This record gives sequence, C-alpha cells and structure tokens, in this order.
Amino acid sequence: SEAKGILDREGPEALARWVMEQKPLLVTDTTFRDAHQSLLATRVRTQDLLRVAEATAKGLPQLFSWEMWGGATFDVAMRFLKECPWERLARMREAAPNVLFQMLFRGANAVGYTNYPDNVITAFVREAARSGIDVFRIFDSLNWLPGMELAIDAVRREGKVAEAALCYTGDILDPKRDKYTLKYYVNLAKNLERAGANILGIKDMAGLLKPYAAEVLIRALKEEIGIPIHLHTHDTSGNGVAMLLKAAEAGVDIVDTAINSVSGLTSQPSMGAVVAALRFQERDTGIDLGAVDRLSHYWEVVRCYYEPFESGLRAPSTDVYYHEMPGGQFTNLRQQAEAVGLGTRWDEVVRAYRAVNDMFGDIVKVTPSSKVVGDLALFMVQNGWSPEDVITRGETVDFPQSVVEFFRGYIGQPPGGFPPELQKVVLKGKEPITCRPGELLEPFDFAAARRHLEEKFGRAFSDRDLLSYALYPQVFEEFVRHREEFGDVSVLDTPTFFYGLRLGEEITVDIEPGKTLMVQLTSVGELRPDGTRVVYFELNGTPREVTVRDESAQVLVQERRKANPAVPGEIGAT
Ligand code: PYR
Repeated sequence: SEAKGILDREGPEALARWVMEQKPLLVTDTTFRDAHQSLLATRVRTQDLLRVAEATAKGLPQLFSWEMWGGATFDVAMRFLKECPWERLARMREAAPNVLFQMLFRGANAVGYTNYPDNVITAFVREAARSGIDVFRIFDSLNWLPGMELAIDAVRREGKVAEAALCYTGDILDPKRDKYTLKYYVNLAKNLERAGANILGIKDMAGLLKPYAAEVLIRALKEEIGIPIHLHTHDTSGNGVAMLLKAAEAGVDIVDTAINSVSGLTSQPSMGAVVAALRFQERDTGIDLGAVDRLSHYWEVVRCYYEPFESGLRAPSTDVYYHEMPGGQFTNLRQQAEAVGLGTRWDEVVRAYRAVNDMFGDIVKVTPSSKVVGDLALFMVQNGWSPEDVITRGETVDFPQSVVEFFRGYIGQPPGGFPPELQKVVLKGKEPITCRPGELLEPFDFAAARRHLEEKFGRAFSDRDLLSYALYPQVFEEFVRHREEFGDVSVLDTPTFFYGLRLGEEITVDIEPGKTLMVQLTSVGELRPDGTRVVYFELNGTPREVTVRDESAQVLVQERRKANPAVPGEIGAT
C-alpha cells in the first residue's frame, strides 16, 4: 500500500501528514485479528490467514492497514492452536511485504492480562517492530496515561507508528452520565498527542459510540488535535455502519472494518457496506467492492470450520448499551461461562457484569479491566451472590486473583479512583499502590529465563521464545512440550486439527516446502482397558499403525466442515 511505502521511506510523521491530506476515507481491515477474536474466540489458525493474505493484498491495495496481530491472538495461538505467534507474524510479513501491519498493544499489559516489567514492554515492542509490525495501537484498560507512555516511547524509538488510543465508554450524549463526557475525551486526546502519539486511536471496544455521538466527538477532536484520527468500533448493536458514515462526514481519517462475512455483530462493521455507501460520495474509499465480495466468499467457508467457537449471537443486540461488554470479550466470556457450567445462565452473567461495573464506580471495560469485571460477575453467579453479598460476605472469601490485582492498583488507576469500601473488602489489609506498577516490578531476567528453558528442554531458545515465555511462562512451556510430543501441528488443515480424520479420509500435509505427506485413516482398533486404541493408517501409501490415547469426546461438525473455499485470485487451488 501507499501508506507502507511512506512509512518505510519517510517515517511516522510523514505518514501522519499524508493521512491527513487524503480525501478518501481510509480503511483498515481487521479480518486477520479482531474480527475472529470477536466472533470466533480468536481461534482462526495461521494457515487460514496465510492462504488469503496475498489475494487480500492484491485485491485491496487501497487499504490503509491490516490489523493482524496482538490482542488475544498471541495467547490463543500458543494456548489453544499450538502455534507460535511470532511465526505467524513472520509468515504473514513474507506473504504481504507491502502492507502496513498493525497490532493491538495493551500498554503496560503488552499482549497479556497483567502488568509486565518495563524491560519486557520495551523488548517486546522492539522485537515486534523488527518482525514486521508498523502501527502499534496502544491503549490502557483504564485510560490511564502512565500505563501507555512507556510503550509510546518504545514505538517511537523504533521509528514505527504510535497510535495511542482512548477507550470510549458510556455515552457523551447522555446528560445523566457525567464521568465520560466530551470534555473528558478531548482532554485525554490532547494528553495522548502530547505524550507523542502519531495517530489518535478511538477504541470503541464495545460498540457504544452511537452515530450522532460520533459526529460530535469527531468534530470536536478534529478541532482540538493535530494528528489523524483512527476509529475502531464493534457492530454489536447494528449501528456500526451508520456510525462510521457519520464519523466520515465529520472528518475521521481512518476507520476499522472487517470483510463482510466476518463482520457485523461483535465484530467490526462490514467493509463492503461502508465501501458501497460511500461510492460516488466525497469520501469514496476507492476500494473495489467486487474484490471485497470475493474475499468474503473465502471467509464465509472458512468461518464454518470454526463453528463451535461462534458466540451464538444471531442478531444485533442493543443490550450492549446496557452491559457494555467489549466485542472481543463477548465470545470469550461465553466460552468461560460454559466451561464453569454457567452456559444456560448467560442472562444472569450479563446482569452481574453490569452490576459489577456499577459497583466499581463505572470503569472503562476492555482487556484486562473487562476480564476483572467478567471474573467477578462469574464468581457472583456461581455463588448466587448479589452486589450486597459482595460487601457483607466478601470478608470470608478469596476473590478471583484478577479482582485482587485490580484493587491493588496493579493494572492502573481508574478515573475517580477505586470505591473505598469494596477495595477494603477485597484487599483484606493488603496495601494498594497508586504509582505505575512497572516502577515496582523487578526487571525480567532474560538470561535466567534462557538458562531455565535450555536446561529444562535441552535445546536453544530464540529471543522471541524468551518474550513468549516472559509473558506466558506456563502456556509457553506447555506449547513447547506439545511441539516436542506432536510436532508442528500448524501444518494440519483446520478441520483435521479441530475434529480429526474420519475413517477412510485422506489428507495431504505440507510439512515443509517441497515435502508433502499423504495420510489416510484406514481403521481404528477397539478401545483398550488402559484407554488407548491402535490406529491404522497409510502414510504415502505405506501401511502404519500407532497407539494413541482416545480423546474422542470432541465436538463434530461434519456436514459443512469439508467444504472447500475458493481463494480469490487462485480459484481451484486448495
Ligand atoms: C484486546 O485487548 O484484545 C482487545 O481486543 C480489546
């Protein structure tokens, strides 16, 4: 894209100037990150992203950027997909060298759920920048500036784009809500600009920004700040496209959308809808609607592979204005609720979520503060507790760890401070902090981590591995163990990875360039008393057998899972 060329040749300030000179509405595609984080519990595998990367780059050269890394993808790649997130980034970079790559960075929480030592934040930013990230959208889950400054500085030092984001919550048009007002946001935006932001992000993570409020907000910000504005929203209520159009009229520079078939609801608004709506208008995006539709057909099929991870939300829900749950949390919290046996009591979880926000004094809810609210909501429903119970009976229980950390000030300070009574009940005598948590944390000892891993696994580890370990020690070690036992499972096709092979089914697996295996499942032996079975298969035509533990209690989505998506531009390839 043109934007990538300008950044690489002239740097972030020049890119910001270029953005502000553009008449067309600039568009970011979130399909590779937030769309599936918000619709499919972040489960989309590298293979399915890679297959369509080149076609996306060729078909949609006008895009400003792809949001394709960060947020929950880092954790989920290792934890559930058994993939290395750094390998994903490297391979995407290879597949789309001329596209501006954007990641979501949670300030002092990096791509995790807790504050990390300063040296982890700076090392992570450096490695991500060197691995191909161009634009870092940095936010703090409580809109607390000290939680973002270190990351902003680190990004600037790497010569990349610091897109510092304010998180939008509440409703600036509601006269009864006086915490998150227009003045509050304008003030925050000015502070972010002063802190060194190249672009101002508006992170409307729950989709609470309504069309007429967007008009007011964007107009005011365009008057008050001198950097481009990049607007991110979620379409949970169904108001997303209307909101983006109002924002476009008010002069927003860049907006986030997703390819149609993975857009809408808890995801971003539909790219095709925005492109079509602005056609022949002043802010015509110049994006080829036909190309959007062709890419949409690809994602329509791929989405079926991930059916068990769908949220179940079938239609827009204005409930979001009540619970204010971020799109990226919605599907994940539902999965969490299922996991602890509250699947059928989702309604209660939602009400508790709202109640917790009120108890907390109305906070910004986005990772990780949203997780704190979600964890306490689940805790209350599990125990049958009302908000009063939390205060009156809270002394006798241990609250979820995330709740304790929040009230200790370990994820930052909320505007207006903590509610004192609840803080006392949760902390049980522990002292809260009011400084930046990073000031108290010992620097992470990378050398010791390397020694530990090398001793434990008897092999060398890269700097990237060490960062994965610094953020998620247990998840990373489990991922390494899994790779030792099963090899690199990212080479398997997605239906096989999630659902296994059916009897007689044959698949080809590209294990490395130029090396392909053909695997056919021939038969499966009886379940033996020790819980194992012998599995008979053919490997490149040669009969083989292997003894496996039976873990067959898997969700099967048989009918549609084998449909073959056409990749635009390479129709017929599989
Ligand atoms: C994330 O932090 O992952 C969000 O999408 C907010």
